[in-house]
Amino acid sequence: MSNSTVAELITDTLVQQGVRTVWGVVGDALNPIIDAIRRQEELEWIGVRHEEAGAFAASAQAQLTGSVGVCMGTVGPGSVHLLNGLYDAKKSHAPVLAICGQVPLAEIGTDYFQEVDNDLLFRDVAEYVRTVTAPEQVATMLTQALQAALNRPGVAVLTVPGDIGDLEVPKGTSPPRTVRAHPPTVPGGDGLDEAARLIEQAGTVTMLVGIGARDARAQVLDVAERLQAPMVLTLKAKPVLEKENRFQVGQSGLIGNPGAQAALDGGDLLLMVGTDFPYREWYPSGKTVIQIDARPEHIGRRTPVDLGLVGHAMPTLTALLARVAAKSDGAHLATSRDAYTEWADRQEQLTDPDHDKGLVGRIRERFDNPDTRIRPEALAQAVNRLAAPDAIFTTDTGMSTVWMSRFVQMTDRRELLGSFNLGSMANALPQALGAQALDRGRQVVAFCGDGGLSMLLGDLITAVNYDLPVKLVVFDNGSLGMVKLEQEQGGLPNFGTALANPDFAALARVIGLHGVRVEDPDALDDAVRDALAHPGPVLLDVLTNPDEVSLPGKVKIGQAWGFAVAKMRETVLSQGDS
Ligand SMILES: Cc1ncc(C[n+]2csc(CCOP(=O)(O)OP(=O)(O)O)c2C)c(N)n1
Ligand SMILES: [Mg+2]
Repeated sequence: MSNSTVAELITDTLVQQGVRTVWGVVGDALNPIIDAIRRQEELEWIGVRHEEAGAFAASAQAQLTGSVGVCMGTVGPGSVHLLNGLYDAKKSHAPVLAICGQVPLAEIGTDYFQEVDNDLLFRDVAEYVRTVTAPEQVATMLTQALQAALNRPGVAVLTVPGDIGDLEVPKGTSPPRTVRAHPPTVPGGDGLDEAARLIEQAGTVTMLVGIGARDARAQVLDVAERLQAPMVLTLKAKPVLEKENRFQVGQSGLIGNPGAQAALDGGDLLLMVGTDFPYREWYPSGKTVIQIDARPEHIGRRTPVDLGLVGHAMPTLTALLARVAAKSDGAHLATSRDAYTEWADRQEQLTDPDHDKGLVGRIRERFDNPDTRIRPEALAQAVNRLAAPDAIFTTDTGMSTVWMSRFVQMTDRRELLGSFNLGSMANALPQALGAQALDRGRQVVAFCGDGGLSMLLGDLITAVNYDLPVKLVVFDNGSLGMVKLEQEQGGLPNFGTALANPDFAALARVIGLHGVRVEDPDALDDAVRDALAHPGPVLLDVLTNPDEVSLPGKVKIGQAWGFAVAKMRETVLSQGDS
């Protein structure tokens, strides 16, 4: 029996790691590995139309399963195309292995046709990045790559020159095994005692909880109960902590609400748990701050802290619970929750076409002469109501992130993915493909911007070619809406934000999806219901009102004024493109 080749060792290793899907675009440098995948029954090759989509899809799988996601790009441009999706994986701490092609060994370093120095190109994005130059290296390098990807967690990039893949590895080489080691870290007793003392001294406590608390749901709720603390959730923590949580007050920041603001402003002490929420300007000032995080480098980098505790959420909160006494005054919690529920009720009313749009809405309306298009809020709410209790949602970066945050409730077994750390556009479609390939029977719903969708439009074809029955809901507002809003808030006339779109539903039908265009608000509910019930991939192109106003929990000084100035400038200069 002949020895394994480098390519076979790689594919055997992937199978042993539980990988079921490999995403990418073929190319001659990858041919030996692609051929080994073809022969390996347990691996499904999904040939995407753009490698970036493959990287996003692999990362989505990694985020949902916790095991390694795999994508491939061939020599040069094929690998360069992976970069944005890999950056997203890095910033989402998703374990992803990218296997890249390279020019033949003897040509490396000669500026050969298509040659790109992958080890340099991916240095910033990858935890491990190396080029295999001899078959004897591959088992060790694969071990290192996987260990780095799984344990940081993050991205590993292994580059394999085209003439290496078919070479035999030394006799007796077996697929590398990996270990995963995340021993729980607990802060020292002194730190915990100090935390208990600060909490004791504070009249009121507010919690800000992030995805680092994903394994500590029970402890987070116990602490909130004990301290009568309202809890602001980051968007990434929403799927874990939103459901059955009478302490949560939604999100802060630009997607935030007055309840979260009341919680942050009204607490004497801010207790941050497993969060790296980045926006400085949305942290309250003049508070005592305790930050709990397993990563010491996160502590104090967003807001100054009085006490940093390096530890995993579950053991740290358990230890803290043993030290802190109950607070009896529930007024702060009640005030924050009332502001939150009042706001949430108002949001529901936004789906009513006759609702009061407030000062900023009226300013826009005065100048923009809005039409009767569908409210994006109504669309998001309809999807929330009609989607399955175990649906996986993805959302593009843009206004759809706001609608997802506000209207889609993460009840039951729902999951949510987005580009929440990199903030890239065009992530929702490929992430949905990744999620769907894990389980073709589960409902996967993507909130796509029209700008985001068109960026990786080619991968609509992937949904059809590989029977991935994703439900793509397009918020078709004919604009790069979030940037339009930013321009207006800054007092600038709209420029460069209008999108002259085709009929996306017709386009989808040509490609082979079930495409439906919705223009009439009265047809919305039925259209959403039918789309979700359709067995195959669907694109629901909903013409939404581009002038919908979404305001954060606290309108910053000058924002309303900025709207007025922007609209007047547009009128005077007549150069708006909206
Ligand atoms: C790859 C990339 N390019 C540009 C941006 C800047 N940006 C953020 S949101 C946005 C507009 C998104 O438009 P669309 O997808 O139509 O969503 P909308 O806000 O209109 O709902 C842009 C251009 C980005 N975040 N990512
Ligand atoms: Mg748009």
